[in-house]
Amino acid sequence: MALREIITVPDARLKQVSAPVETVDDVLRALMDDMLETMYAAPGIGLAAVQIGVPQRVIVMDLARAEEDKAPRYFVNPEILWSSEDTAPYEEGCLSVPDIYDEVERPARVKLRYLNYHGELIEEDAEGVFAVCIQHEMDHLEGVLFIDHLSRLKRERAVAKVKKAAKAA
Ligand code: K1U
Ligand code: ZN
Repeated sequence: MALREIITVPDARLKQVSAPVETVDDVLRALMDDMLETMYAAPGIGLAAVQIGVPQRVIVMDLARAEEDKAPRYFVNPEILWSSEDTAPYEEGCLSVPDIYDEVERPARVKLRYLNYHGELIEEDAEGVFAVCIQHEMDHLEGVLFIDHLSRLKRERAVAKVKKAAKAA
């Protein structure tokens, strides 16, 4: 396993639309292992492959609390089959927009279809933080960041803050 660099705004690679995965094989599993290690090290609760510069439709996630055992999850070619009419706000963050948090309103529940680590087809309902996180990560696959859901002023301020911090580092 290897730690990968997480790309931050305003890197244009974050705006790419990720391509579907052809096969869940050992090469893809090695990528998912690297993504998980990178996500844990950040630390974060989710990561899309495009955030490490690999524009493929792959997401890793672990929503276990600090005191719980690790619970890694893998989503290959995820699709949202259904979204609830009702929405819920959540204070989101993003490893590609470090140290910026703001409220985003998204459908409260979604039904998902994806391939898991072993290439098995799974259908699953998501709500709560799981629903928030999978929608946030699936936005990454379309080149959309959570700050794109905010006002232009907030978005521009967020990017400027990240650029300034990167320059000072
Ligand atoms: O960059 C990412 O996509 C990961 C992002 C996922 C996310 C967080 C909150 C709402 C929606 C999606 C993060 O993991 S940001 C860091 C974070 O939330 C966190 C870090 C350590 C402990 C607990 C949370
Ligand atoms: Zn993100």
